Amino acid sequence: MSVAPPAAPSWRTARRRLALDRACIVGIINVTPDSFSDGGRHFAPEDAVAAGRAMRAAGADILDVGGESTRPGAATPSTSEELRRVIPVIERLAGEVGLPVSVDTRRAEVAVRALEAGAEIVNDVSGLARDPAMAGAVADAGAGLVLMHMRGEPDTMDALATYEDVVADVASELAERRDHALAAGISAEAIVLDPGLGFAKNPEQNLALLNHLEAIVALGHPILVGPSRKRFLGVLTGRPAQERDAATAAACVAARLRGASLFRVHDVALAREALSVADAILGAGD
Ligand code: PMM
Repeated sequence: MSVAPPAAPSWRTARRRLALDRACIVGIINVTPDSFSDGGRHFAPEDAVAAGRAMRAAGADILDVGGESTRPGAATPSTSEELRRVIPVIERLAGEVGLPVSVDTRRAEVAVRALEAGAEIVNDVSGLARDPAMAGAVADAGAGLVLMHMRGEPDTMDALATYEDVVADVASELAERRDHALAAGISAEAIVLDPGLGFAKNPEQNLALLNHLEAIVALGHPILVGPSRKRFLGVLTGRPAQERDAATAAACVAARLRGASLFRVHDVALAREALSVADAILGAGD
């Protein structure tokens, strides 16, 4: 008896179904004065739009716009300041660049306004835990959702990096957050899961999660990873944040081979080149 092949993986957003049959690159546009590796670079809307255009040319599939640094010790902007940073940028990126836009926020009000401004995905690093209105806002808009694992708040997360078994614990905590999203009416097809590299994880724990991504893949959703320029890559290479793009590309390739589909990066061209080789290898000899 022949069995139908599984449907090609895809991701439902508020505006389309994104194919995930090759690595999907999410370009980072931080509209913040203080993000850990690119703080201040894209602060003006014009600069963010120019960066978005360049990322599109370099092979980005999605642009992720954030107005709040989640670095430990970073000042939390007011809601009005976060809106002031991200909404003009999202409006222009969605209107002028022509790539799907995601908003990196933990606030429902920012998510709602961003979705109205043309964003179609919400990337919530708190995994819907920070703002009780977030799950309903995502469900009502039919938005795509990146559900990331973290514990606590940016200021407390490092002290919460204690696990019985980091892989099993992160997978089960993500499953709980996923069940919460489904209970709020978010479609299973809209959900992407993210192990949250560097969020309540030490360098060794990040590596274990990348090596055993299959535990998260087994939850049945596409996986996004965000290793870009993070401290664990500095520990491995001895390089400062701005010199970690080669290490980032290597981590992305390893994650691709372990089943990740989406890669949130600063250097889009390098990630695209590295992942195109990984995709060619994955498709060969079948
Ligand atoms: N990392 C950062 C911010 N947002 N979102 C997701 N989904 N996954 C991540 O790993 C992630 C994120 C922190 O990095 P940045 O300050 O360079 O944006």
